Amino acid sequence: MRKPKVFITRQIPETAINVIREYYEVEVWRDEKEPPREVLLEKVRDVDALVTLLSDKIDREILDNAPRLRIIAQYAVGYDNIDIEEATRRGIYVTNTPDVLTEATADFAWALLLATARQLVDADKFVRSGEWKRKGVAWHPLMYLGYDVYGKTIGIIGFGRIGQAIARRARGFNMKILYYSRTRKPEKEEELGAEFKPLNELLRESDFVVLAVPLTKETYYMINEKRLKLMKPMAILINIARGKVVDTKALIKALEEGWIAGAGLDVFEEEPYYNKELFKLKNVTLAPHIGSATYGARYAMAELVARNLIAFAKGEVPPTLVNREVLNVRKPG
Ligand code: 8YV
Repeated sequence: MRKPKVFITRQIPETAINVIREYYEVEVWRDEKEPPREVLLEKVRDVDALVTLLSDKIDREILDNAPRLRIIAQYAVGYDNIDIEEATRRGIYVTNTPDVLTEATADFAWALLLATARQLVDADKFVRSGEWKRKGVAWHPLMYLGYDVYGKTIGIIGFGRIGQAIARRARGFNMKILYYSRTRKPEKEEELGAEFKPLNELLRESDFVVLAVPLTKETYYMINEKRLKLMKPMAILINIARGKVVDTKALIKALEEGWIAGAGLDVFEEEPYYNKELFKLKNVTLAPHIGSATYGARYAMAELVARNLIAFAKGEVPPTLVNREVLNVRKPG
């Protein structure tokens, strides 16, 4: 019997590719750059399965070109790059990689928070560039003053797995924990000592605001000019969610004009991102979307992609199926 065919749009850990090979005929796009749109349109023509990343836009046109496609295994927890409704309508399974990247991403939110509060990246440049030596001042009481973190108030927007993991760490910093999410989570309030606040109140009261929401119609530009103006002038905004949750133009204005004290950003409206206005600001820490980039998380994500594909090939329901309604349209396998 012919093995189903899978196109993997990027080099994921080889160990997972080898396991997938036992069940699928595999083609991997090994270029460092993502496959151009024309290539993706061509490659999907005869595949049964796809492994995708956030930068692969899987829209109606791609699906129209993929008459045999049965499963899309996304190498990420978020899947805002995929037209889920359209996939479901066509009986295409979509899976993601939740849980395995939660702790790594929460760690990174904290890395950004602490680095921004204490100007760590700038301080590193100061030492490394020889500027410290040139200045000739060994130590000055007012040099590189940052913001206190311990005992302050953190407001977490989005209280799913990653938001909760960020809160768990905040307990070690003896922080007051506020959260906002679409639905209140009373059991988590008790467990994590977190207090639900309406969004605008959370923004008014927090010293650190961390964004951990998925990108949806509701969260698009959730942090806009009006909301940035509600924040404390000493507050720091951390975004490890999606760039489009924040109106970047408004954020730049907020940072330039001192409505808020700083920002730590791992995600941008367009990626890769370049913006001179933002880059010249001193009070921001920037990273190229590496929240889940640890050896542990990225290997576990690949393993989960493989488990989803293999379960599907065996006629089983994939363990982390996103669009469960698809089960009413088509059986797996
Ligand atoms: C990606 C992410 O996993 O999982 C997500 O939703 O935003 C990232 O951690 C990573 O960029 C690989 O696609």
